[in-house]
Amino acid sequence: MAFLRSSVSKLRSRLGQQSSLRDSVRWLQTQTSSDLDLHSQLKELIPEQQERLKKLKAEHGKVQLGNITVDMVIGGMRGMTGLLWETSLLDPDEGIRFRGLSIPECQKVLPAAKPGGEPLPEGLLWLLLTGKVPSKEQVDALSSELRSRAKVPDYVFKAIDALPVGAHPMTQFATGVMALQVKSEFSKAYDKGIPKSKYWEPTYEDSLSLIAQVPVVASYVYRRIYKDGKIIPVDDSLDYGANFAHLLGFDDHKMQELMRLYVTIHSDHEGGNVSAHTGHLVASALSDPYLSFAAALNGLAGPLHGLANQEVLLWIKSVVDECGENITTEQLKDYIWKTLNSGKVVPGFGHGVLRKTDPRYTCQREFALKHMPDDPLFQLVSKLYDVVPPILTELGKVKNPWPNVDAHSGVLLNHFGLTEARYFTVLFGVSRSIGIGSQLIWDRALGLPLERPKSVTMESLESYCKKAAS
Ligand code: AMX
Repeated sequence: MAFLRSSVSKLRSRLGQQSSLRDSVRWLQTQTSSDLDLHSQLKELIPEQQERLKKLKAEHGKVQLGNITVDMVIGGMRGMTGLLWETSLLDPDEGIRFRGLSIPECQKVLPAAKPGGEPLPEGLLWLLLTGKVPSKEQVDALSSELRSRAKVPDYVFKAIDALPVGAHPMTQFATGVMALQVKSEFSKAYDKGIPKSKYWEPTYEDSLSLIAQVPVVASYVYRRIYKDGKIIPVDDSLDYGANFAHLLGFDDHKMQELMRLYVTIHSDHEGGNVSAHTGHLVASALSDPYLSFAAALNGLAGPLHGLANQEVLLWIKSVVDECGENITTEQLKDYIWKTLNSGKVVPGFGHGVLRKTDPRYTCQREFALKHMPDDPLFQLVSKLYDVVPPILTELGKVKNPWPNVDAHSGVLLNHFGLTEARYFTVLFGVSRSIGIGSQLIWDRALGLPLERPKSVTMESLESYCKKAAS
């Protein structure tokens, strides 16, 4: 249906562009439904990838990937390779690659709303799921499919309404996502009985519906807290990013572009980060995508992970409150030391894996240079780039003194009128549904097992090490 609807609307728009009827019909004939349908594309791809994994296991199953040290066990598994995550891969120096494509490459090749514009997040979803760069027609068909899945049952809003309006936006958002679970297709199919080889199909249904519905739930939370509960309906003429901006109450063209970029770059960051890993872990118990994603959101809400999105703007505003906008370098240094000496981290700097400036920071900086070069908070962010890293380096323990994605996002949103910092992590959460939802489909398609690493006690480690030494 979604294919037919989008083909008819494209045929209409081509007729409107004065192409002849014969040309338009010929064009329509070249678009087969399976070309434009993401589900059909996956159905073709999955058997190949299942064979690939089987072969990998059979031929190389015993190859060692590295040594596990006591430091790694104690140190939050840093540097330990232990997860299969197909949709993206993080290089410590280069940053993230989505199915092999860097952020600048994605900006070049993924379809945009207008030539030269920011990538449409639906295009990234297609790329993450299939490993292929979609055409504009494929992205439009997916946009239309997501809109058709965006209906949210009333009890979801009632569940959110049961919370005090002052509850943290992430608490309200995660509650709404939990309530969406009632309609899980995977959970229903599993209860009825479904062969393992078919798990991916209801997971696909749930993941796509989840991705489609989270902007509606997230914007409900925003409008409930900050706009007297005045809700805005989905606009059937808009793509995913622009619709999300619209649902929040922003129809400005630049804000639409910012939201497309924001959602795209926050979608996925390989599998080991807290939110992605949590989603994958919970789903490995065959919890459905809603349960798994709600769990992921609770990890994202921590200040060392996604909450840094809010912490940076709040911190920057506290700098301005104390020192004014024309802050000198010396004042800024003093403020950073004051933050560190109070036992806090400098939000937006450092990373568990990255060892250079995060390319997600760089592309947001480029967006700011293009659209808001004179914004005083943007200028302060630029200044922080020069002042923070030497101080963190001086601490002697920080492995990466450079800025991460969160160092930049807040001032962009703030500039275009989304000033409520406590809400920012919800935007991050909406974006993450695309990466986590995509990987969950592949988890089930590849038949990945229950995740269950071995843990040890200090006593067992001590005795193991004693034995190893003798
Ligand atoms: N400010 C102050 N201290 C910092 C720091 C920062 N920005 N980054 C790291 N450190 C400290 C750590 O707290 C740790 O101190 P400790 O040994 O006394 O506990 C020490 O430096 C070593 O840490 P690390 O190995 O360099 O980093 P990590 O892998 O343990 O932690 C991260 C990574 C992101 C949690 C950390 O850099 C941090 O707290 N940054 C600030 C918060 C932030 O921006 N988080 C967002 C990250 C991106 C994301 O997930 N969205």
